[in-house]
Amino acid sequence: MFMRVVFPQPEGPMKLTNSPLSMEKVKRERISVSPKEKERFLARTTGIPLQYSARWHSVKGQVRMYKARKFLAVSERKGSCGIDKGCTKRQEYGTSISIGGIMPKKEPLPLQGKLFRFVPTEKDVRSLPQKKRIRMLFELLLIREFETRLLELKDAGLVHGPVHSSIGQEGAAVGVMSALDPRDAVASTHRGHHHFLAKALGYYLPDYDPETAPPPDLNRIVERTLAEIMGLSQGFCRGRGGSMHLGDKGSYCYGTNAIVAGGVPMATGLGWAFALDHAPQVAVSFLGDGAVHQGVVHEVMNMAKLWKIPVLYFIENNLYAVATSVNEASAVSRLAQIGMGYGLSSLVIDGMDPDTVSLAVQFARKEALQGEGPFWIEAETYRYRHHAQSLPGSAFGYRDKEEELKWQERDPYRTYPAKLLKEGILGEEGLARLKTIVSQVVQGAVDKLVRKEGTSFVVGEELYPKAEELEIGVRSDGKELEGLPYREDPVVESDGSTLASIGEKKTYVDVISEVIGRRMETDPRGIVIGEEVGHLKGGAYMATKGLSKRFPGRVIDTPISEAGFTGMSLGLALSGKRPVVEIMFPDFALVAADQLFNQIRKCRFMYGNQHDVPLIVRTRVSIGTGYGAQHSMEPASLFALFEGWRIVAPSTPFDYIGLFNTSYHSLDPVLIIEHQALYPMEGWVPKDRDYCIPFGKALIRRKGKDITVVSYSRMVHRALEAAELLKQKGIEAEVIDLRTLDLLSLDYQTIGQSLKKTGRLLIVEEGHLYGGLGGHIADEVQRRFFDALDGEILRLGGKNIPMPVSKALEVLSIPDVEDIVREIQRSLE
Ligand SMILES: Cc1ncc(C[n+]2csc(CCOP(=O)(O)OP(=O)(O)O)c2C)c(N)n1
Repeated sequence: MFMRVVFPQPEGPMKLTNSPLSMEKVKRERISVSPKEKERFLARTTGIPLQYSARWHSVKGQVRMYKARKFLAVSERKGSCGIDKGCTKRQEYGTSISIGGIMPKKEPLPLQGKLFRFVPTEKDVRSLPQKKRIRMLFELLLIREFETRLLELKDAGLVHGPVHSSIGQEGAAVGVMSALDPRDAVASTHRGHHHFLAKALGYYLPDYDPETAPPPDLNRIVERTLAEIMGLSQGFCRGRGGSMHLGDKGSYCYGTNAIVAGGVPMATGLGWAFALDHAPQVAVSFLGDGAVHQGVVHEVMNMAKLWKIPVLYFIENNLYAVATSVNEASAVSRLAQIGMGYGLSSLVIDGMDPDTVSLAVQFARKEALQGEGPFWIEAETYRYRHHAQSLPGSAFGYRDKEEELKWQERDPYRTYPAKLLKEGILGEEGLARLKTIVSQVVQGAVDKLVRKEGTSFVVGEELYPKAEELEIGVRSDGKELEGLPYREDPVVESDGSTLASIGEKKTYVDVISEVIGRRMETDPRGIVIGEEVGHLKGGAYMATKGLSKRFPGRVIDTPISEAGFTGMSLGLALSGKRPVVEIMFPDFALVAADQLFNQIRKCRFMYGNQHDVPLIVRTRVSIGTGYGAQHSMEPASLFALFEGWRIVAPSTPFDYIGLFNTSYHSLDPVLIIEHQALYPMEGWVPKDRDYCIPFGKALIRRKGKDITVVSYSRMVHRALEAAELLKQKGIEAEVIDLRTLDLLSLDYQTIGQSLKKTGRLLIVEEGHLYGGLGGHIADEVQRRFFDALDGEILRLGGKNIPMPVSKALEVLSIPDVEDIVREIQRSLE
């Protein structure tokens, strides 16, 4: 058994100028060591830290090692290493290694993508306007001052929440922003103050020359940034976001993000929107060296390359994720190689030098817009302080002072001014002036937010957000839903004859594609996204029939990457598009859980109600099809946990059209729950496909006086069947179809009015009884309408088991008509 281990260069970073970082030629040297000596050997010959040898431990027995500059081949069996035996040149590159005596010829295949170190020449640097370089220096000094003061405030107990300082990484932020168009979009990480400040300054003060008097807007930006981090109402997100959800839509800064890599899909979606509009903009997605290992990053990189999305993944490799070093966390030592794995052009740059960063981003941005698509830029940088503390990392034992001192030599706070002074771009006096301005601006912001009381500093109570703001922005204020062409199903009023005379009979599944198509033909922002939505003439279940032909380029068949494409749809929605996303089976929502519940659902609220999130997710409950435990979820109660989601469950073709249209006009994310069993169901619908049905309005499907049965989706039809059977026994059940299921808009008014008449309530749902929606409804009903109740509230729901495949067991897992009849009778006993 052989293993090949790729190690970092012991000599430090390679010095290649814009040339491919190919595998270096193996320098062979045969050494025998005992297993006990192996760690010492590694450290001595390669400079690899001991902890790096984790894989090494798995190699047992006498080992032979073949030292290479870039890799080691390790053999358990004496003399059986392919690269030792008269190797060809190719074999010397490690492409042919014998495994248990088999020694196949391994022909190298061409790789997509490029991997190179980007080192600008002096001429390149001279091409940067001097004013731009002074501006970068100014921003760098400002951010350092800001972060330093912020940590002092934190240590003084004046900042509620963590502060992940960017001290050491400022050069990367100012370099990136200097190369962007102000309308380029940026999405940041938990460590993002530097990105935010540089982006906001770039957008609001594009022409500011720091050698002239500072404009009032400069103070305003710094003050509002500080206020946000301190959770104060004057902040960019009204104090909701703080440090880790700090965003400003106005300056295309789509926010820092507290979920590691959580914002990467959104950024990719923002770039996607630019590409769809042929806009000359790119999106930049910042991420740390720890974040690159999140699965969703890989999903979206793949799609970005597939669809040539102009997005720059900018990795600030500061060598640590909290206390875990890159070497401990990454299977490849050069993170840029990861981007290359998806065919991205991948650069390695000196992230401590703003000039290099600026030029690299300028280069990548141009290429991305010219059709190259995404870039992966690994910026070598360093954070001087511990993860979210003012103390250095060495104080926590995962790195030593020596390393920190070494990196101090590359601190842009010192090296960049020195560089500009040396080049005569700035004099000592000019530098001192810049430093004075930044310290005055930051001090001014601190003075506005913190005051002295006795011997201590405090934040004035008047600066905190008011209690009445607490619930603002969970969802839109609903203004977009006013004045829509609402109508009700006249079947309720008559027996369907009215609609039959003016409308047509359609199946549930047919109206899905029809109403989506109708919206897409009237609104160019509409875009359908999902697995197979365009293939098979209409998706796996014909719900998107004919759409890809009618709307080329707007029906996107995705790879199997639910988290990725759902998160990217958020980016589209934030850009004003109207994504209609299909999650093929509700269970797959769990694969996309972070995007659905941490990102999409919280986006409006946590960024201070700045964003509309007009996004539809359609999914199809497939209980009854024998798909078993992992394809039979009923998602209502899961989504209902997350209040930002609106949820509708149309149970007829008529309702589907009306509720879809309302969902499409909504500026909040909406889950539309379909049901496989309803797909073939026929119903009357008007020829006009533009009518809407209001959110939060239940429908009495059958009137009755003895008991109220509350249900939704397929179970409504079972309840109606049961009511029909009971009629013969003289029992009149009133059946309410909830239609809207999210807890904030459940129609308790209709339920309450019914209860005042019947006094009895049965709630029927297909989802699990435990944790089902019915529990919430029962709780609310007894609080609101206790006096109207003449008996206990009864509930029927799915069994609390994963769905079995066997047909015999499957039918037992959810309520059937007989169960409903039985419970109604029990209630009336
Ligand atoms: C999904 C998720 N897992 C874990 C964390 C906890 N956490 C916050 S920051 C961080 C380290 C991130 O490291 P890296 O991406 O390298 O960024 P850096 O902190 O170095 O800037 C971790 C593990 C989190 N916020 N989100």
